[in-house]
Amino acid sequence: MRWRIVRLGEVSSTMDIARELAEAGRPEGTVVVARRQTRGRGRLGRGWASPEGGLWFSVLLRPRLAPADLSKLPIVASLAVARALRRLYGLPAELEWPNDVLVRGRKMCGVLVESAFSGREVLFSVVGIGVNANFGLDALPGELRGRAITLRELLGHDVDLEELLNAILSELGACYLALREGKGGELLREAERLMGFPRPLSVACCGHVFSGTALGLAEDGSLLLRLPDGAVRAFSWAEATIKKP
Ligand code: BT5
Repeated sequence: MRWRIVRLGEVSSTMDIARELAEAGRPEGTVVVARRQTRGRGRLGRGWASPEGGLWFSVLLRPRLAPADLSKLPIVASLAVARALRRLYGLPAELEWPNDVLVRGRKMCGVLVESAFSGREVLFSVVGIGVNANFGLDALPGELRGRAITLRELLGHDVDLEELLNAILSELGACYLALREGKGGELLREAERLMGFPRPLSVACCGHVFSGTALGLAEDGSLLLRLPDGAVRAFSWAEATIKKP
């Protein structure tokens, strides 16, 4: 994959800039990196705190993938980040379905995938990745401090953001290629190992909370939860979220 990096200072969200560039015809592999975001966002209308010192970027893809493979993209992108954090810093990075990278149970990175369609055809996907890197927990809103973690806090020093970006892009490129070659199942099995199944979990979806045992991932990346009555229900990342105790 050939990456073309666009570097910006303060932006609203790199998702918006990447989408504008996609609509203007920029090629797959365009990467928008910002120093700071004023309106960083997560899934389902949630916000993403993006102070200076973090690695905030969005990658433009024009995926020619079957729908079941397209829906694996958020998991595959968080797998790429976990691989990079393990390789560069030896950190025990784990995944939390569908799109979080945790270290010692605290969120270090979030992934957001937004796609544009024409009918059922995907025109483009934007993969947004945010890694809490060179800032302390005091740069985050108070309510996040107990659940989030940053590289500076964990390692005791700052990291080279360029090196981190390159490592994540290199893993993402390898995972994306594997997905296109029909090896998405192998990537899901690797992601499952980093998610620690089976384990008790509660999922919020469609106005209800479902508690049960998370068993693993379905072929499209949905979470399989065994409910107390023994039935197994699949939850799609587009509508479900893990409920913290
Ligand atoms: C995510 O959403 O985790 C996806 C975050 C994606 C951020 C990247 S940065 C580059 C690109 N540009 C953007 O505007 N977004 C992408 P979600 O699973 O919905 O989690 C959001 C929740 O995480 C929030 O409601 C907070 O509870 C928590 N949160 C917010 N900022 C955080 C931070 N910096 N570190 C850890 N947790 C945070």
